[in-house]
Amino acid sequence: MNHTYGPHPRKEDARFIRGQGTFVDDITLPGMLHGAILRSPLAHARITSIDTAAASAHPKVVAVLTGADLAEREMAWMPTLFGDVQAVLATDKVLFQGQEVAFVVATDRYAARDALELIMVDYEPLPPLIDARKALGADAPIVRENLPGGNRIFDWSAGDKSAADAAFAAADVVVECDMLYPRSHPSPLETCGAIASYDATGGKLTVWLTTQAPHAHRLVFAGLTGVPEHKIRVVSPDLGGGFGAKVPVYPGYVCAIAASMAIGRPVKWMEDRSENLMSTTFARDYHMHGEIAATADGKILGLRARVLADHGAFNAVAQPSKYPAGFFHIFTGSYDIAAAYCEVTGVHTNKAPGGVAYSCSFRITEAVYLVERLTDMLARRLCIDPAELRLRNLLQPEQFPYTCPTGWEYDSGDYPRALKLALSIAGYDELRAEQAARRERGEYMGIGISFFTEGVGAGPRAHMDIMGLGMADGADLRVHPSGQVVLSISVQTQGQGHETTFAQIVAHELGLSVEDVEVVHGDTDRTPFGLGTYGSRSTPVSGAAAAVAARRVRERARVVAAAMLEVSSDDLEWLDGAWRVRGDPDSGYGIAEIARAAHSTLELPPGVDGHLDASAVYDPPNLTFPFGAYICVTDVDPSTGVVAVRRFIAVDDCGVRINPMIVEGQVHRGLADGIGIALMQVIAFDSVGNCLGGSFMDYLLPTALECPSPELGETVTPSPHHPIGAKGIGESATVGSPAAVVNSVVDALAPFGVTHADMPLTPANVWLATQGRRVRPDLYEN
Ligand code: MCN
Ligand code: CUN
Repeated sequence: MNHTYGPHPRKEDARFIRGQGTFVDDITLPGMLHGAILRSPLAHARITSIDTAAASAHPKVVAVLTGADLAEREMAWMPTLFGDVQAVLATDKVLFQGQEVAFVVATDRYAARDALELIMVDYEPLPPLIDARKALGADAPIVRENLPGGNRIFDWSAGDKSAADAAFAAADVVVECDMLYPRSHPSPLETCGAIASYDATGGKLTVWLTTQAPHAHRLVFAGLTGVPEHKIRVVSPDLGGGFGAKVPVYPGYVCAIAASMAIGRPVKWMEDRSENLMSTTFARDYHMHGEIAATADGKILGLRARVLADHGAFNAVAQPSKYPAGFFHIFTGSYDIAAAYCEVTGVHTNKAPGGVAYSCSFRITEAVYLVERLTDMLARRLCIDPAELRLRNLLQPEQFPYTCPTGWEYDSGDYPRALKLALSIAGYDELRAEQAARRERGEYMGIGISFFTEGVGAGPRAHMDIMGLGMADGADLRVHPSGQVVLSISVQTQGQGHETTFAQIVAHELGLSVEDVEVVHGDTDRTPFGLGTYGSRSTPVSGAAAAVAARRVRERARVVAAAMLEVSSDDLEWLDGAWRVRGDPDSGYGIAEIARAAHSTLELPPGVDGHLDASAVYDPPNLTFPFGAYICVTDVDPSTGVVAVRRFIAVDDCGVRINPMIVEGQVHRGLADGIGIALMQVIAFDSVGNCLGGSFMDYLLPTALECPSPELGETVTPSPHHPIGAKGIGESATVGSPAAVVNSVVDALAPFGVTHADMPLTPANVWLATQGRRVRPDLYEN
């Protein structure tokens, strides 16, 4: 019986490795039609006319929808999870290249695509706004003419400005830098899509959907369509990755729903790779100015940041609504910095909707990058080793729980232990000696460190909401008479292995085998309400709900066991997966026997009903704060600019590990993300707004060739407030690793006087850096 946490093989892999997963595009319904979207070729233009006659006349076309058609149904605009409204199909203007303009429904997918070319749209081009830094200029084109703030979405600040200013005034040294965290794309292998099926007779709408947040999307669909929430079923079958890309509601989903409701037949819409890369939600796009202040012996005194956030044409992605810059303000990171202040301004540009997504922990990615780059620069300025500078400034274990300057309480941590472990795995001193020896020979090797703290598990309802909804998650646990159990959860795996780890949580609490716990998710008709999987919140929130529900089952079982044993329940103790009479460990019953008895005719005490089922809704008291220490070793060829990542050492602490094998898998993929972001990925635009990242020829994904097999270490500092002491892990490595890679490359290039270069560090950008030139990797002037 396996009822402890441990490296249990993933239950879901049996179907995946046999090719038996069911993804949205695998589903075919009787009479199903296929939709395709006509997209704008221009970044900014007024639509003067749309002629759909020829497309409608195509023999295989069943319907053509335009913004005007949707407007008649009051579905031309949809709410986003961020509190914005986004055009489903453009009515007056197009605001980015690839924006949705018309929807063709045909009897097959190819005919739908062909018919797109028969639609005639007249565009009157407008000057596009591509460079976020020009968004607030007096002569900037206005992206959203109906918004009162023009291109300005928000101005937001956190921290104590005067305290930060005083710290800077008192400092011996100040280091500052402009840095760009470029626009990147989560690129799940499965693109986004939906099948909508409206049954007019029953008034029921079923939507198979590529969504990380089925219940949240159902609520949006209810508001849009007028179909009551309880008559909508959102089914999210297997997902081929999400990485944040499947959090937003996309116009294609709404088009499929509108078409199915108009035609009365199921309609499938599945985007292709280019559509996915050009128009689904982006991440990052943060233009940051950071400053760090310190004493001459390297004690960091203060941190300031001024950020311009490019959100594209619409604010599509959820971030807790009180925090328009996500959790960027946890930007003092892992260091004992007394004074900090940041200002973030969000702007619209003529780019696809941006915001938060891509393993980001709600903008903590950008924050970690900023402080870790500045820390390295400070070390260089002070001629202190970057590991030593970090050890001097890391928060100490006795400082926890620690309230950071912007008010968040970090729950637990032992940071020096994690960094020292990483340094020892790396053999840091020998690496530095090797580096020096190589430099003598004209070889450029870099050693880059980063340390990160995340805040994940959104979120406590006292602090945050999405669409006005608190962020509690539910778990329902049904215990069959055989003692086998079914756990229904509100979160939605995209590959993280919830069917295994959530079964492990319940099995651990109830003394069952992992095989005896079935996990149900991804179907709003069968699962309790909750806001979905992102921000590594599944374990911190829904995992806690599962543990609490299981403990309730255990307490119910105690009463039944007492009746079975004819003792008082006070005389029982839970030991080795069974309720036993205290002092008599051979007596007692496990959950299976107790469940059988609960369902039997056994006489139960008054007030105890005859089953063990329980449920829980978990409102987390705080975020959980996982952390880690990363070291990246690179070899850089300054003559070609080619960077090879030789080694990657990652020590992660996510509290108690439910399934260490899955945790390591999460770290592996996050490190690959980080290497991709740091070295090869940017969604760039030319000056008229053509997206230059529309295929995997341009937007590069790292492969095993670029990613060394990482060397992992772990420390375990349980979260004190989480029922099983676990913290999230799903985004840690993506958050922590880019800074280590960049620090490593800049370290390698120190002899060239390079102090900073913006990501991605492609060969061209690295070579330019060695020539003392800085480029804007996100913008190509035509
Ligand atoms: N886990 C564990 N012990 C812990 C923490 C987590 O065993 N102490 C396990 C969990 O039970 C779960 C997995 O690790 O099976 C990830 O858990 P968690 O950190 O709670 O993250 P979520 O399940 O909420 O996943 C979301 C996170 C995010 S936000 C992105 S983005 C991302 C990521 O996960 N997208 C992914 N990892 C991904 N992995 C895959 N394969 N595909 C994606 O799209
Ligand atoms: Cu920020 S990407 Mo994940 O939270 O779905």
